[in-house]
Amino acid sequence: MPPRTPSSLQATDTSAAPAHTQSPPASEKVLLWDIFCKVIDNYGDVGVCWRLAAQLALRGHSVRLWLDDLGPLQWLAPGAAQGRWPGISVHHWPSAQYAALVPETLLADVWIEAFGCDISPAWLQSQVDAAESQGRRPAWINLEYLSAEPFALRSHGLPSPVLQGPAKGWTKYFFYPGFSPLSGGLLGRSDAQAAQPPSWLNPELAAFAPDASGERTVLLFSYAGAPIAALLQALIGTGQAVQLLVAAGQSAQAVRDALATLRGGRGGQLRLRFLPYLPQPVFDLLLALCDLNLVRGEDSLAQAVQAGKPCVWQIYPQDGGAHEPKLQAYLQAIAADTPLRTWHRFWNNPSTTSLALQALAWPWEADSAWPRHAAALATQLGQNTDLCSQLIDWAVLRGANPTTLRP
Ligand code: TRH
Repeated sequence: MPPRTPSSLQATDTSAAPAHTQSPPASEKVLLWDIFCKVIDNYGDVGVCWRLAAQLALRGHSVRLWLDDLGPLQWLAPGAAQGRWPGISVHHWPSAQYAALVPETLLADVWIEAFGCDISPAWLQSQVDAAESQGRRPAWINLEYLSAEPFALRSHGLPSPVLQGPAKGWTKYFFYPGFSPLSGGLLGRSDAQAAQPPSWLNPELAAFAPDASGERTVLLFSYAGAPIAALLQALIGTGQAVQLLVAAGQSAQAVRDALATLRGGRGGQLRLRFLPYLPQPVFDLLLALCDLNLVRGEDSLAQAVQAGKPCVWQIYPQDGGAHEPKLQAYLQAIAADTPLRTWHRFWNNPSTTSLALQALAWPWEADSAWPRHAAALATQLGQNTDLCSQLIDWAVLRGANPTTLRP
């Protein structure tokens, strides 16, 4: 069965489409997916939903991505909002167009409601009517945030009966991404180059390659609360030539603010380089090239661990310290040793001093076990079934046997 893209939603301009669509394996049923995403803040919501959409399209599926904020997509996936990605149509919701599309929207095979965002009741009503007239219901998944906490494993795959609204009586299912083989898994890279060895020769990265003197590269993608001034001072103090690649946005602003406080302490062998906003596959590539990735949120952490390079996670801070058990669960899941735990403790504390960071082990030190641990972790995670494959398997299985309750 060919991919189904409704004519009213078809891509309008394919002139700059990336030539990356692969055929699905012969055994894989091609499905039509709706992915719904509301942006809470930052880029992770869009980043995860786009990555999933791109991976489904790469495997020959058709995807309608419904976003309430198209802003970050302009740099994360240039051309996507303009319809230049084969297999994906992007829609702004809720909006006038959204309402106008309702009568002609084809009923999808799968609905992905990302991070508990609620699908609009008007749209839901039209789809429930279509489902009833066709005698079939889409598989309905609530895709949750990445967590290594025990509750996520316990809840993965559980049904959630819909108690009110147009779909009353239907059932959604929870899908929890994670690091364990019993979880929903992680999203992998979503470009055709993923199988190639990473290289600084990529045209969008060549200007940021380290110099030939043995310079090390650190990527900084952080929230405002990271101890940035301490990091800069500690890097200056290591005596190692380092270039710090600063991601666009909050990190860049925080570095500029920190520089103003470093009176007289600047220089050494630290080179600061400010990155533009990069397309997601290029950002992924960077994670595979740097000697140390200081990442944040959800999606960049998932990519960094799979890249097999040393990384430190700045967790998204939550009210009441709810992020702390989540951080500890992650460290346990990756079997972090004491130095790695100490790095995370210091990096997630805005008051950490440069002296504290300077005393830490850096991954390029001769006797460091860190690169080996990072590579082994990536190998181990690579043995788990990835999130996209699990979703496809589950949707196909459920389509074939609607009484199956768990993935
Ligand atoms: O932006 P984030 O902090 O997103 C967070 C998390 O999703 C968090 O769990 C959630 O609660 C909060 O938002 C609302 O970090 P994250 O998850 O790493 O997402 C960043 C995305 O942006 C990721 O897909 C990588 C991408 N990116 C690029 O592609 N290019 C870039 O230049 C940059 C800076 C980011």
